[in-house]
Amino acid sequence: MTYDLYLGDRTYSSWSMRGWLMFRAFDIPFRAHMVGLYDGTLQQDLAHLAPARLVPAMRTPDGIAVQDTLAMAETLAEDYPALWPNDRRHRALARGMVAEMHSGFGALRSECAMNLEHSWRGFQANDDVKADVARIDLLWQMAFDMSGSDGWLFGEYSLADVFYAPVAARIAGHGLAVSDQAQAYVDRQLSHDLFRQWRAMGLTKPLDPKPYRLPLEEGPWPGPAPIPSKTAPQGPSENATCPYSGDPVTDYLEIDGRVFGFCNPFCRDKTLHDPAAWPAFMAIYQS
Ligand SMILES: N[C@@H](CCC(=O)N[C@@H](CS)C(=O)NCC(=O)O)C(=O)O
Repeated sequence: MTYDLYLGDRTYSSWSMRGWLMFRAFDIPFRAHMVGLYDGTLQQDLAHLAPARLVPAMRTPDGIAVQDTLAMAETLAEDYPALWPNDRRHRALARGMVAEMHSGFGALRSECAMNLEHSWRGFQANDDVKADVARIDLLWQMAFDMSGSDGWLFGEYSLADVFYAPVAARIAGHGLAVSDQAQAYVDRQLSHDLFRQWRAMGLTKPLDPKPYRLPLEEGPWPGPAPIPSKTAPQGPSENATCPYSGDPVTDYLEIDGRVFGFCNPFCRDKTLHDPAAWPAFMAIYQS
């Protein structure tokens, strides 16, 4: 029952992020395939997956190609109903919010591209962006009021949270003003292990040139600051096997004079960019 999931760049592709989150958050088995979103090979990489022509896209274990994030979500929910809230009223609102995200908020999406590397200082939102953000704030407030949650929108993490994760990144990265309740939700999204893991993997492959530049100064990333770490040229490391694969270690990083090993440069680098995002690594670090 393993799906194939096709993703673009992690730092800038907000739809890819949603695709990955919906698999990881619900422990749905998948093989990830990165396709060339920014290097011109997208159509060629997806040619075998018609009718898909954008990322994310997936192939089900029984061979069906599914394009479009919302169609993927609904297809997965047929086998994994926990993707949607259990309560019928909550589910109806969640579906509406996801649909509205999927088809709307054009000003926010065009003016405030998702960028998980850094924030922008001094961004001035126009009236259309402010109206989109006010609507998002209202929808979040309605979800919290209905569910009584002060965490995820409908209590348990659901597709509504998946679809609004990149929205939280756009709001935080551009310093857009929201209510206190919405700001707490934005912070919660940016602190979520899976959000941090996706971002840390993205930071291992910086794009050059970077897309969606603004004529503004870069500021720090508004999410949790990573534990400072750096690559180490060699072992020995405290751990003999990689925390993720269990394979022998070949690549190393250092935190506070302590050396840890990984089975390849990607496993090391995704850890380096945010060690605390990775429970399997933290189990070794804290032992
Ligand atoms: N409606 C689609 C939108 C997907 C989308 O626009 N993906 C972008 C990356 S975030 C893409 O593939 N862009 C490539 C292109 O436009 O050629 C969905 O929900 O999946």
